[in-house]
Amino acid sequence: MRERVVLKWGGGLITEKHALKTVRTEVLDHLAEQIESCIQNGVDVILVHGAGSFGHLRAKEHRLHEGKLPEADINGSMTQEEAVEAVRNDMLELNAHVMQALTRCDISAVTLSPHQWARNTGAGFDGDLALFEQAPQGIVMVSHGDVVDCDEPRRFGILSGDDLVVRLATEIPGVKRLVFAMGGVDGVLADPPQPNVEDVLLPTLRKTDLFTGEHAVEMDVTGGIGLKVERGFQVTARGIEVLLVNGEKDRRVADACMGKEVVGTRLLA
Ligand code: IP8
Repeated sequence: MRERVVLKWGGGLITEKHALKTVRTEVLDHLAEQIESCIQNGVDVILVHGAGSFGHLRAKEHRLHEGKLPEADINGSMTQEEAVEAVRNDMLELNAHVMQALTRCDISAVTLSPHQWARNTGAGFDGDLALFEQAPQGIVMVSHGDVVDCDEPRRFGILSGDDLVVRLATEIPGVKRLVFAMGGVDGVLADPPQPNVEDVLLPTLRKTDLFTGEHAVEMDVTGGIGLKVERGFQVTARGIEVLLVNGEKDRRVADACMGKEVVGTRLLA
């Protein structure tokens, strides 16, 4: 009996976050190889990737996360509508890098870009997930954070990959776990009792525990680790395992997807 997992590759893991539209090809290849191991070991993967420097920088510049704002057009280098198109194209470009990495590992994958099938933002966004559910065994269905159309008066907004994974993990039958692969951190870190205290990784996290929620608000239009934890608890509440691991080290992502013991943080319902 095959298992099914939902896997999120963070944008800060697969791109250089501070350098506009710079992909980390070696990281992508390492992550793609681990999906290949999962498939070979009977675990089917639904993959969602974040935006990193292909989405957040330009979306922030044109305030796309705030919806239509006539004042945002006045001094901008382009209108918000032009920026919506530009960010969508940049996300398609990042997705093409992801698909190439999967293809290099002989993985068959199909992308469903949210601006073509989803509407509105947050974990309660609208959109039919049937195509994800109908994927044949061993085929990786892929989606990503995107700029989507929204109801008036917003007109458009940012749908984070962290929102997509909530619906994918809880509404697609048979999903056993949700894994967040992150860059530069081993999981969720304890809120230090004093500043300058060394980072302490929390192997497990309950809703009431305090943790360090570092978030580059000056760069990101979505929510950093705080959003992942919040969305993760929505998923554990439905009886699905949730793990946050470092996507740069060893084969932690594959191990987490296959339900093996792994360094990282497990959310407790
Ligand atoms: O990186 C954000 O997706 P995320 C999408 O998964 C855009 O939060 C276009 C900034």
